[in-house]
Amino acid sequence: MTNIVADTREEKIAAIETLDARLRWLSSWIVHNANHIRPKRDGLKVGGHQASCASMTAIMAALYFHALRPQDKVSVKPHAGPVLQAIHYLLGNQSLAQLQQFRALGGAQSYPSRTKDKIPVDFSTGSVGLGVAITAFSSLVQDYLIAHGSIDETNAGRMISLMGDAELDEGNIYECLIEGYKHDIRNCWWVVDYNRQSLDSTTADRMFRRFDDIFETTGWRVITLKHGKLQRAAFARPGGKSLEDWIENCPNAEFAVLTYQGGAAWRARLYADIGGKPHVKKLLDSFDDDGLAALMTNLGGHCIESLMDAFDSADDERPTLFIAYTVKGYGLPLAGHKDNHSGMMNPAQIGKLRTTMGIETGEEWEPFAGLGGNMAAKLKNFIGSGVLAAKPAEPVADYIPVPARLAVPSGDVQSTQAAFGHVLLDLAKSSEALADRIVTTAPDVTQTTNLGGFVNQRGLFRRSDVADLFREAKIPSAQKWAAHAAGQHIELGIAENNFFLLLTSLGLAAPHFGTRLIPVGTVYDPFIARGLDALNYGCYSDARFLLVGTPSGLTLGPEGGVHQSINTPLIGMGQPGLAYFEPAYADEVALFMRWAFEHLQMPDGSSVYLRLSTRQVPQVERANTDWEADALKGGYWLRRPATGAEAAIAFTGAIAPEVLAAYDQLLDDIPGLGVLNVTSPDVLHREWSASKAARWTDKNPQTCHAEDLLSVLAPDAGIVTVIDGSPGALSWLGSVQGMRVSPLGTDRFGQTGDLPDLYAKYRLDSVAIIDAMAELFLKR
Ligand SMILES: Cc1ncc(C[n+]2csc(CCOP(=O)(O)OP(=O)(O)O)c2C)c(N)n1
Ligand SMILES: [Mg+2]
Repeated sequence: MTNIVADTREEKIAAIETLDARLRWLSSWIVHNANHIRPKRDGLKVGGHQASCASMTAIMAALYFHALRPQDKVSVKPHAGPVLQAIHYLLGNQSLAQLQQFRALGGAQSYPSRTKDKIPVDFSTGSVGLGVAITAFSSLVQDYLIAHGSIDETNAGRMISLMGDAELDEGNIYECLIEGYKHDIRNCWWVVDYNRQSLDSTTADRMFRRFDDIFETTGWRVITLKHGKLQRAAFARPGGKSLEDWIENCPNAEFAVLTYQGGAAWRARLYADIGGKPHVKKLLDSFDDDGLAALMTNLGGHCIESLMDAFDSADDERPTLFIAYTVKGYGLPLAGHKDNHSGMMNPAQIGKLRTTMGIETGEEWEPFAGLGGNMAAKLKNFIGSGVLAAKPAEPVADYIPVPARLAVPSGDVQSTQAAFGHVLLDLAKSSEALADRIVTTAPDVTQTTNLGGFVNQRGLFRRSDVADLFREAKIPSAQKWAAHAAGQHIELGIAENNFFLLLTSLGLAAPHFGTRLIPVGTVYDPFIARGLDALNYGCYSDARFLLVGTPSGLTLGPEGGVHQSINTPLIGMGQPGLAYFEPAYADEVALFMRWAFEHLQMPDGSSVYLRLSTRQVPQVERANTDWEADALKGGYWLRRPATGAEAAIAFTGAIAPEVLAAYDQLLDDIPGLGVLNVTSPDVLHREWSASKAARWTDKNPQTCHAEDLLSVLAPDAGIVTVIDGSPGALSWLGSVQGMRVSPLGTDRFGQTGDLPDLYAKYRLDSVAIIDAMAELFLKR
């Protein structure tokens, strides 16, 4: 079909300018409808960000209707969510009903969401900064896939972030710049909506040009779009240089105040400041007040032509930062006001905007209202013939077969961390398809978390070879550290935010690039907290990875309090999209890893978190594999209780030897005593809680695993729970059948010490378990 409005570049610019205005209208109207028209039942403010949207409509129009290629992926700043919704509405990908339900249950989401929105969303955003940095890691993942032959280099897409300028204050941005420089990332664009306003107010002038320095230092090209074509034309006229200099030196806050006040205020101020300079007055007087206001706010980020030129100029693979100067609330009565972040047009103001757009009352949702039939048809045609309209849906990646069993590492005494390393090493040595898809990573803790074997076998990934100079100099080392394009371990610096964002990007390789990767990341368990928001972001995006937190707990002993994780079991339980398991024995590690490799490929699966330990634990003899099914459901009887037994010890993880020692001592006094190995407080609790809800919501409610396990005990039995972590991870078990609980665990900071001392002090030893059991019975 001929593209009748856009045969020439001028026509294309005009079409995109019209779309820019349309997006400004629709995004405003989506928010207005949700706040002022849709009935409210709870008195809560619905919210939405008209000014943040208006700030970015031109950038998005120029990007989506001009620069974007089908293989590019875009992360849209959270508060421009309605603009993205409006773009897809114009494209016919979004329904009116969804827009009318913006911020309501089941409707268009407040911020772009991969999992909850009905429109295609490449990257979720919301927690500022994370949605920016993720694009750098996705470009690294794309390079990984190119190097591994899954993507043709000529099909490389750009990973683009459309970001708010306040996002430049987030530290994770700079952590990612450093990591990106090390990995020589490419095909990454960040476009800053540089409105110099955040939530609270205008931003510091002192940062002017500092961002250029920071980005250039880390290998980025910086393209600044300060002025639009109206301004450039005015600067070329007599008196124009004085005007340009004035704008150059105008502080952010003053510019914002004048923008809000409008044309007459601009004129008064410019007369006062530079009116005496040659030709300036004449230049200013050639504009009426509205024209002068339009001129002064004609910044680069609102000029379609400048934006198209800038995007066109970056036609290589170098990472590029576009600093697009904008006005927050551009084209709206909110423009420039320091409080406009959550500000909203009132009905009269939006009515005025509607009138200026030529839109009749009742036609507010019409995609092309007020344009005239001919123009509307042309614009529709233009949109329909664009790249975006032909963008394919996200691919569905193949399932990677997982071996029926993973061999259990041998050894009478083993730690779960070492077992994890052995299982991975065995896979690395194998010819399993799964092994080729595993990508490991760690924030500078590869060796101390037992990833080393895998890395020695499969190598570090770098686009270009990096020699291992120690090895070449024949200096003995257990670790090969040479990097090459076929390597399967991505080396990271210590910043945990980067680690979780890389895991997220790797874990989205299947929907993003059509090739499934099996990411395995290790981190010291307490430092999960450092990257927790990024982990949450990854889970919210439904990225799939295996996270290994190790070593964990007081069981680290001499490493001391800072390294001894306490509340990670609660993180594992509380984090949606992450199934937490804490094995005690090597065969459990192999079982859970196998399950994880499968689970993270399932449409309704999730990421998986294994909390491991370096503690050497005597392994248990297994008569058969009957325990496995229960272990995968969250718990199994390590010592089966007699029917009607009076008591049980329920434990999790590396504390198993203390539990079994206590069991041996208690058995004479409490015949039929059971030992429940809770392999996943998370899965067990989640299913219990779901089964309670299912009683009311499902047709065929069933008992849950926790109930099944505990129903063997006497109804008035007592349970001692033990975990090297927050006791709350297990103490809930008493509620399942209304039993008494004596919970052991750690809820104070740890400290250095050997295990006997620490376990005694923190009441995790067999003496404490026996005491806790006594306490249960004394109470009766
Ligand atoms: C991590 C995080 N902290 C705080 C917020 C609340 N918040 C939302 S937007 C915003 C300021 C956004 O300013 P900017 O990025 O400049 O966007 P714009 O001016 O375009 O609206 C803040 C503080 C958030 N969403 N995420
Ligand atoms: Mg801003």
